[in-house]
Amino acid sequence: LENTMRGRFSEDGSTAQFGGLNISAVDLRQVDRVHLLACGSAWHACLVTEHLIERFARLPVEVDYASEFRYRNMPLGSNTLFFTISQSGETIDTLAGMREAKRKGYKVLAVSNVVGSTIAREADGGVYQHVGPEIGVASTKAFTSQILIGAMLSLYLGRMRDMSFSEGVEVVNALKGTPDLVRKVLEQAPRIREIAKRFAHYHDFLFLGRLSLFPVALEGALKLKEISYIHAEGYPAAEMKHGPIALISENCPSVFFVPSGEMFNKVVSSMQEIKARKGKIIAIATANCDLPAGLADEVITIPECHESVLPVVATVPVQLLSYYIAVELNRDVDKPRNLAKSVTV
Ligand code: F1P
Repeated sequence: LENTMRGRFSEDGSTAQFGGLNISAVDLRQVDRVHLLACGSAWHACLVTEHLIERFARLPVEVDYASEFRYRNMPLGSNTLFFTISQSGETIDTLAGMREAKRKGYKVLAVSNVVGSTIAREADGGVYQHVGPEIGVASTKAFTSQILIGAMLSLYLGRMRDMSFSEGVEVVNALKGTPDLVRKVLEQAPRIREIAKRFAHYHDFLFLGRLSLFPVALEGALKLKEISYIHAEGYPAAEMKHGPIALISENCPSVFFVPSGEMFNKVVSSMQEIKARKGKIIAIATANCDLPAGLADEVITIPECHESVLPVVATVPVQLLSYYIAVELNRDVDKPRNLAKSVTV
């Protein structure tokens, strides 16, 4: 982590290629605001990162669609840290947003999966994802690795501020444990496939989550749209009351992310609102949740885990669900219609 984030400031120089953050610890300590720019799935990764940075580093974060940032007239402080996230490193809107921030005199850091991509070359520093090429068009492993980098970044910034050593150790251990957690979720693939078969005929879905799981809900809805062409929307679970609830009927299932802890009862109460309107529910719930019997029509259990890795662990089941629904509908999951691997025009 230290090497990845410190880049050429690391003693062994192991991340020389992209340069790491390429900003001295002194300058990083001056940062009082973080601005994240991206498009599509990478924008959702920014929203997860926003939660993690606010939680662990206690820094205010703004997340912009890169395509909007260029045309906004927002006042920016001189100690703002800019970050772009782009799997391909070629997305034209992200590149243009990054160039605009640089034109305004800011250093811009990047996260990219493609070594030597335009964004990687033009950024002032950054981190390669190194997860291998995304074979299909829709971002999957690229997305989960982006949010892991977001967790590492928030840990790094947090430790520069008031995050305690022991809390830092907890996050590091959680990050190290991620492969085992994801493996446990993958073991459930056959069951998720069965659920997908039962739900593939619906034309509308809602994905509902809270806090860092809200962007995961957005990503779940996007994956379903991208590869199965089913209409899906993501909302913060409680926002559902403010309009989307009009969509609920036996014909519009909801996928709920159910974490344990302080949000549990609130999410359960949103689920009850759906149930009262005859909406079907697929719950993606952590193992320690005591869901009222019969509230969810299907439950996909994910392992209990630290909040820093929960968004990764919760993403995998919705990626699988979208994948199996798309397969059930005979869609070309690797080359969905109308989508390009990187949007360069
Ligand atoms: C951004 C993105 C992808 C999406 C599609 C179009 O790509 O919106 O999230 O799945 O492929 O481009 P990138 O900037 O992360 O390469």
